[in-house]
Amino acid sequence: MTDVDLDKLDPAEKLKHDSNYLRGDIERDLDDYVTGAISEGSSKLLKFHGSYMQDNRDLRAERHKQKLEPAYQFMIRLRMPGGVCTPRQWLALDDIARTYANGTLRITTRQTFQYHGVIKRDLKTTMQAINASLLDTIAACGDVNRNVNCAANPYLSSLHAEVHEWSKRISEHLLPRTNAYREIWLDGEKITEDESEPIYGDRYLPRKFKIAVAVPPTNDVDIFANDLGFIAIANEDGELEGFNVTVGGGMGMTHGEPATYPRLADVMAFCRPDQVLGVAEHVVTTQRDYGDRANRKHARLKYTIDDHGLDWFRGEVERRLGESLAEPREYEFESNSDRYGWVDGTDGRWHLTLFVENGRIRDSGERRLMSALREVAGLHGGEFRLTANQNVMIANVDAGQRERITATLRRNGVDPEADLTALRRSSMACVALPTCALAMAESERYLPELLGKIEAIMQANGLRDDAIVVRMTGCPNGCARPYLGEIGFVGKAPGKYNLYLGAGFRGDRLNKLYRENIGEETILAELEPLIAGYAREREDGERFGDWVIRAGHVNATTAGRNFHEP
Ligand code: SRM
Ligand code: SF4
Repeated sequence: MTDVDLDKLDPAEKLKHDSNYLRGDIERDLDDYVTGAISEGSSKLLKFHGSYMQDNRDLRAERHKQKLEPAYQFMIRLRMPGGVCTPRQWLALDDIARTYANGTLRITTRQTFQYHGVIKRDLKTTMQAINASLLDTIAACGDVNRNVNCAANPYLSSLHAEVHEWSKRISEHLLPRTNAYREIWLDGEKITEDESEPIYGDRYLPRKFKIAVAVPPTNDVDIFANDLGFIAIANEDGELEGFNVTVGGGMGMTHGEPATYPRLADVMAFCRPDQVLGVAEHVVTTQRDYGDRANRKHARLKYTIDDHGLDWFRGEVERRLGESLAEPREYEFESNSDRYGWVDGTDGRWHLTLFVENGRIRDSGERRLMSALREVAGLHGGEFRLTANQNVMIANVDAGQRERITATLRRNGVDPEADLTALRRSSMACVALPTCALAMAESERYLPELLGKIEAIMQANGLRDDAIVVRMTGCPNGCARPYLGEIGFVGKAPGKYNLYLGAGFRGDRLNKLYRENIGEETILAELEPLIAGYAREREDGERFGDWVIRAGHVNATTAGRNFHEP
């Protein structure tokens, strides 16, 4: 048990410590039908079980007027390392969405599904249904390691399969060991003694923790936005030799608080496959022991590394590991976007990546995406892979099945070769309103409309087929990694956004604040001459994010560096 004065730390520390390994009062609160809510303490602990209490913000004012409590509902996030699920699981998840949630499946920027709109009465049944499909929600949120991301794009199929196994192993290795999840949701036998958390301890981590595994040349997981990253290094025959280890990435910041900032991860070392679990564990335990537990805004690994220095951090990880790590190897990324359409892997199997606008899978008018994927799941023998760009890949398809899958999609109004602009295909928005309690502006519901207007500018300048990475979030927390957008919009107030420009197309350079607190009219007026200038002046193959720096629109001395550097 802990020997520090918990009262001097953030209140979350005492809550975790006193929770009896994440049990708290959750069971009691679930049984209380007087309210659709749970207590504040339970709602914090619930996150570790993969769920958030929310309320429908569209209904807030009206319900307040009618003296009703807010329309409480729950978001549930799954743990799906590398975003992979079987067609059978897909069918089960689709059923759950229609029965207990708002009828949609939401692909997140970390390759998993979220349900929105589950009411308290259905929460436990929904959790049980998810677990019955052999998936779970353990540690999908909370101060623990979250869903482990893994490259989805199959440039090298066999390497992908191997690397995906690693993402699963890392995820399992870092799972909390408490029995609380099984007791509360699955009616598991109550365990009262001898429980411990060998990796996390009884207060878990100071803050959330995120891991990704990338396979060059694709950086579709945005490796540098993660606390810990593994970049696969293969030999000439495509065999896995090990991983470059990256540490200290993160996006979140708070408007007007310069002590908070997005930060790109540093490439720290190289490790062999047999060192992966040890490295992961000791990066986590070093953060457990040295992360800031007094100030949650300064508690992510990126700040621990900036406070102590990268050399110190590497030394500490090596000391715990009991051996030194090798120096990083050469690698090269080409882009952080997805490749769309049918692609054949190295083993004769086919993969179809479909664009899912902002990750929301639903039926909408003629485009019945949810029904289409449900039908595909009924006939598909491979697997589904979600991408960290909020898209879905129908993966490992027999050559003979391709046409049938394409026809099924088309019949449901989903054209795999849909004529979408490259701009739209490179865009992503976080959930924001109406469910996110922290949203200051619209994001998922607004970006499609704004993009239409930017597309018109692109078209007028002959750039219809040019990709520019666009990211939007409803607040500065950075859930759609907006600071890695060549164009980034970050919500400030209803209808108002900060505009960021100049990130690298490979997800390896942060953008810079360009204009503050602007509405749609000003956004378009600012972008129009920039896009025209880019069309006119760009060099062969030059990306928009690179051009805005070369053309002097973004400060060349600071662009491309971490925000915290002078
Ligand atoms: Fe996030 C909080 C949604 C990826 C940084 N994020 C939230 C909450 C739970 C709001 C809250 O705390 O009440 C949002 C729920 C909205 C809703 O209604 O569903 C939320 N985050 C999301 C998702 C669903 C966005 C999406 O559109 O896909 C993503 C779920 C990922 C997953 O499956 O695990 C999501 N969040 C991210 C990412 C991107 C990433 O991890 O690659 C980031 C930036 C990277 C990072 O962590 O630094 C991110 N979310 C945050 C933060 C700021 C953390 C920080 O260090 O400051 C918060 C707020 C917080 O933790 O206090 C937050
Ligand atoms: Fe909510 Fe902000 Fe994350 Fe968007 S970026 S989902 S508004 S916390």
